[in-house]
Amino acid sequence: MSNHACVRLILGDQLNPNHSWFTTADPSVMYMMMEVRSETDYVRHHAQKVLAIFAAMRRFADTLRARGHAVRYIRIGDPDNLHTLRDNIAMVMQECGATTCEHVQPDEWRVDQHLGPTQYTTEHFLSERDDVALLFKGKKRWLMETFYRQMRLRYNVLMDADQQPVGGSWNYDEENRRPWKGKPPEPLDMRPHHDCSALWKEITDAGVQTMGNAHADDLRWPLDAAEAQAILTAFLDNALPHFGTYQDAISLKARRLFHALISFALNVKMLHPLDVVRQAEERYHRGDAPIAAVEGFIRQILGWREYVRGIYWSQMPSYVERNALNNHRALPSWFWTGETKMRCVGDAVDASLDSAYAHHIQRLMITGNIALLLGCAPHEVHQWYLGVYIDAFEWVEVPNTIGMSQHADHGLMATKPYVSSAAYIHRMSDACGSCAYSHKERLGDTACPFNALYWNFYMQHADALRNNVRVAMAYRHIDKMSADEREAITERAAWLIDHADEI
Ligand code: FAD
Ligand code: DLZ
Repeated sequence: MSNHACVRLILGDQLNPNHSWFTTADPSVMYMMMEVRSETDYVRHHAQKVLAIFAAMRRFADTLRARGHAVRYIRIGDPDNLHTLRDNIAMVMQECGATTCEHVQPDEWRVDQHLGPTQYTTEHFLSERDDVALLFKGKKRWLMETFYRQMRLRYNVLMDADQQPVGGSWNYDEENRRPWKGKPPEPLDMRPHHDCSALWKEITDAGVQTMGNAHADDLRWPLDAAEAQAILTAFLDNALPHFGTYQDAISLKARRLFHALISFALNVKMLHPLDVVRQAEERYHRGDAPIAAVEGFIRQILGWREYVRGIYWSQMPSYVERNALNNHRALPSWFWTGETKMRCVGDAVDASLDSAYAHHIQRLMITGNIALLLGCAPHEVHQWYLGVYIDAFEWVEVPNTIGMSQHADHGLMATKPYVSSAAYIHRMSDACGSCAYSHKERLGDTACPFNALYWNFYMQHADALRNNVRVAMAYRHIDKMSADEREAITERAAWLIDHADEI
């Protein structure tokens, strides 16, 4: 192998073709990419996640070579693959006589520790790792909205000439809570099709254990920046105008609804967040989409995405172990099969296993909700989410799961737990109509489990939650119940929790 003074590592979620590293081809640099068991095995990933990351990494290596860069690519089945980042780096440095190895900041604490400090960033995020911590220093609650407004001003997004929010309001969340009744139709799924059967054989031959359906002959995830942009353009053209209105809706007939399906492309850096934000903003200025839709979408990227990253870096490594509500139950077996009689839960799990995707409300108000109501251990819930979703990388998954969904961080992120009874699910989804359980009943074998579990949750966690004004209504309701009613709820909930695999 030819001599290169410097080896530069590119990780599977660092596929940004516009990074300054790649501006000019430097013959003294050897780029290296590797498919390794240390990354495939830190959690059991969805088959499509491993496939999509490897296929996209391989395409990225080809792109770099075509642009004149030298690339050493280690495949999962290569006999000389040592299967850890450090060991493979040492091997490649020796091969090409390199004296230095450079890397850009990884997104995960685990890899950051493994690789050590660096002067290079991914040039991807819109805030620094510690911006959120600095903004909220000394505060008990770290409100996303406060951070988001600062980001709007900093990047001058949806602001008028007087530095006021366009449309007169910072936030249109109130307008974003409609159920979907079948119209407007769900836009066509414009994602690409890839036959990755040969790669799938390499992955399984290497013994990588995965979960979910591979659909290797028809992988629907983008493998490069151009494919990612095509998905984004299709979203902006067809779905963005309805994004806000139906953001919280759930339907068995339309699993994607008006969501963008861009989280994988963003997280592996095929898309730049500011580029996405500007393209959405332009649709508002062109009059193609209403302010509530555009602001709602931009808030997810400029607000939530950056904010959760700041939470992650301020709270790691202990964040991943938080368990403020002291929950220790195992996840029910149907998280791996979808075989539960609860129609809404079964469908959200089926969608996740089949497509490595579920939209935000399925994750938060269906699977996350039931896991919390059943008292599942947050760490187990975290591992399921980190494995199952195509977009799951610890920096974004952990705050969403441990903080937002499981309320395991003492309410640092969420001012109240995201739990609901069947009433909310019935209002926002069409699942209850074809469910074995009745959304109206609280007690008895045919009563929707969410009902007894919901009231039981508030009774069980009264010490921690009773003084929270945002859930005062739940306690007013409980206080009006008779002692017999409360006891019956506790009994039914205990049965459901003990028989969780069967419900
Ligand atoms: P859209 O609904 O169309 O939103 C557009 C973009 O906004 C997304 O692509 C994403 O980049 C960003 N976004 C939206 N909500 C959030 C959020 N809460 N946090 C960060 N970014 C957000 N998102 C991940 O990218 N990776 C994860 O591992 C992940 N785990 C989650 C776990 C739980 C328990 C919950 C409740 C949410 C999680 N999310 C995660 C956030 C969100 O559900 C996904 O970003 C979204 O469903 C991705 O689909 P989309 O591209 O169609 O998003
Ligand atoms: C998720 C993932 C998987 C499954 N495999 C690899 C891999 O073999 N090689 C690699 O470079 N990256 C992989 N990734 C993405 C990494 O886990 C990700 O880069 C780190 O989590 C840092 O955020």
